[in-house]
Amino acid sequence: MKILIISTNRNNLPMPVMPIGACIIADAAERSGHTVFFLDLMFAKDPLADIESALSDRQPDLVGLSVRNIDNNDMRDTMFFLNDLLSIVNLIRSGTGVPIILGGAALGVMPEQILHLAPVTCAVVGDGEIVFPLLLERISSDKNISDLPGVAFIENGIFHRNSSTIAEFSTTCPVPDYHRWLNIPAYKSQMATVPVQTKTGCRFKCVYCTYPKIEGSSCRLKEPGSIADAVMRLAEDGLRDIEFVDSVFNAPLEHAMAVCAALTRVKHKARLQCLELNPRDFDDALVTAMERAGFVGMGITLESASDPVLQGLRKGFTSSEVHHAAAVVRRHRIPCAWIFLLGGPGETRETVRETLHFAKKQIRPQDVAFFNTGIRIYPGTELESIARTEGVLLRPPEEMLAPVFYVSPELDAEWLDLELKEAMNSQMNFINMASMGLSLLPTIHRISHTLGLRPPLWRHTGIIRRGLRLAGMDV
Ligand code: B12
Repeated sequence: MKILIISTNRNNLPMPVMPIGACIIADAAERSGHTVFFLDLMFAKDPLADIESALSDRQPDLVGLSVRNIDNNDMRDTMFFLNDLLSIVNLIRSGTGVPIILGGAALGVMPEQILHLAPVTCAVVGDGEIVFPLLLERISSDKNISDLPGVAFIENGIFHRNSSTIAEFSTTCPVPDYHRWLNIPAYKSQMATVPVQTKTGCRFKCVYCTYPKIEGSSCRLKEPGSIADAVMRLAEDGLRDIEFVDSVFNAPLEHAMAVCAALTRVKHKARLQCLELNPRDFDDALVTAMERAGFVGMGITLESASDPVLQGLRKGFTSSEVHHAAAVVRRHRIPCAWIFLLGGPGETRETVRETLHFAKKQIRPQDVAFFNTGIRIYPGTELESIARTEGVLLRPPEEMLAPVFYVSPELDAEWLDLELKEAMNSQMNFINMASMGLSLLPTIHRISHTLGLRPPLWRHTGIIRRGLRLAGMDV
């Protein structure tokens, strides 16, 4: 068949992200013998016109739509992206009668709600590289798809989802053919990093999180040698700024150590990053291994430094591990981004102050602290039940596609904003969602790239904020 894959994500904040999932399934479809065309809407000036031309030029037998973001997770300046999806689906349906298949992280989060919104053939939930080729085979030979594992669809108004029981899982780290499918110079000029996954799955039980829904709750590991090989090949191809996009890079710790050892052995030319480290399995041996492996940036996802909140979020670690992580970071040279999520269950003025105090005292001035406030509530998470019990959430699950946020009832959201703003006034290495959503960011990225700076740009947060202040901007 002739397949058109469209990566629908157009969100360029905090920077454009290369659509790894769409590229992986494009490669998989081609390996299964199909002719694949790829349309990435990230930099499209008129996306609907580009889709119309692709449909008329390529005459595909099937269209696959990759859907990454539902919204921007920002309580203050919320952006909802799925109205664009509806326009795309309507355009394809009006111009052709071909099957439309949805896939991508958003489908892992809310498959039922998205399928009710967008009238398509079906969605693939989970590992697209396995399910998509099987689905194509069935569709091309006019076979029934309704019992295929990993597929979800609406029939007579009722949502059906087949569990993903497909056992096959490749332990080889895929190296998507990024150059072939994407406009690499455009991504590079926006300081985008090249995504690589060392595992899928997340075994943590954080109350708000969707990762286990998207990737499953047990880890399926890629073989460390194949990860080093993937990094080598990408770097040789000029894709040197590589980011590991695992749910949590250092869990299981032994795997992260083995990945670092394999990367050290191959002597690649890549500059590595990962933004999701858990402070629980975080020690000097890991950071030393990461330094040797070629890491130039890391992020630790703390959410809070206060025990009642860490417990409320079910993070699985305590404030003593948080303080220990800060001590470890101080003994090393890798730049570190600390990620916080304020306003969760159990958050009070006192716990907010405790977290801000930690950030002021323990985070090195050359590192960055990123604060998000308010937590997006997703159906099926424990946070949904907490919010319903506390009376914070009244909407039924089918209406939760439109963003809805949790803020601890013991906290006043206005106070939280002011307290954070005050901390940001004195700490130039602190940023919040408003800084990340700054419409100037694409220009800042372009200028930084032209000046020869390389990711991660957050290393220069202090300088950038000072510069913007001098220009009269309060960020
Ligand atoms: C790493 C990551 C980031 C990194 C990305 C770094 C990089 N260079 O890529 C950073 C930190 C920059 C980031 C930013 C954001 N992120 Co993010 N991120 C992730 C994370 C953890 C992994 C994404 C990933 O690369 N997965 C690996 C690939 C291989 O998987 P995949 O794309 O899903 O593809 C597979 C399947 O979905 C499927 N598939 C994909 N497409 C298609 C198409 C078809 C037709 C088919 C059949 C199958 C299929 O097959 C693929 C292979 O198995 C996910 C959570 C998660 N566990 O998925 C959140 C996630 C994708 N992010 C999310 C969000 C909201 C954001 C931000 C908006 C946050 C913010 N306000 O800044 C931004 C948006 C950035 C942008 N420009 O769009 C949400 C999106 C859903 C939602 N809730 O709206 C997620 C799901 C987390 C969450 N909160 O639920 N993110």
